[in-house]
Amino acid sequence: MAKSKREQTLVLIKPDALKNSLTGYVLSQLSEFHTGLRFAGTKIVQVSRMLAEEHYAEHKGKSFFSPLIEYIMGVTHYPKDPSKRRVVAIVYQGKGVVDKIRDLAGPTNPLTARLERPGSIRSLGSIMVIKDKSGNVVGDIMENLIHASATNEEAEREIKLWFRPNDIPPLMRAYPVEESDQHYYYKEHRIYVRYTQGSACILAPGDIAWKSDLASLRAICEGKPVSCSIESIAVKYLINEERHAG
Ligand code: 3AN
Repeated sequence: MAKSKREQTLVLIKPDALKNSLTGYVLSQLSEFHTGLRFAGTKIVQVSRMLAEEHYAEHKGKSFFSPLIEYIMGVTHYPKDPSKRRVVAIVYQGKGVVDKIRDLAGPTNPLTARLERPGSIRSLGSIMVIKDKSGNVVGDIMENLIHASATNEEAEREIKLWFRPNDIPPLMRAYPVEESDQHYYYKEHRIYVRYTQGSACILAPGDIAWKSDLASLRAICEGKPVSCSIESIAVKYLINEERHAG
């Protein structure tokens, strides 16, 4: 991971917060006036399955993984209205930002938050039961209104997953960038340097990319191993795109 002088974190205002009209409340709790922290980037994202699965990759295989993916994609809260499925993604910046925002968010479990940290953002969340197709309760999911990166390393991974460099003003970027000198296309878990039927162009010559993404793309094209998935590189360039290339 690159060392950066600028400390940043990723906050997601999740579909339950949007549905319950708590966006303004969250923004106010995190405002510069109250926290001394500043926005570096923000965007409305209709979360694709690929983005959701990459974001929550560490939970793959757990019993709550599938409901968690449907929750962050907005399917749980807007089952019949895909146009309303979205999250607000924000990069916050400032000294100690990761810990400050985790503290304001409160514990992961909203019931714990209510008992131990009343007044924290997640104390306004809820626990929803998960039912199978026959209506039997098979588990529960924590609807805790916001996501906030847990560590500086996670913040870097998550910011680079949700944001392209150009979503953040140059003077506010925390991680190195580089100009792409060639085309890169994505299709069905593979990277191509030339257009192939059904592929999506993720970078063109002259585009500004995260330096670490370009290093990984070059390694992939040379058949060398990389420490991240191809999807984690491609997905940010496909956010809010109608094409998805599998
Ligand atoms: P946090 O969001 O506090 O960093 P993580 O990363 O452990 O917590 O979990 C990510 C999300 O997965 C949580 N925000 C919550 O929605 C859901 N989750 C985590 N653990 C559980 C669990 N045991 N049961 C149901 N949902 C969970």
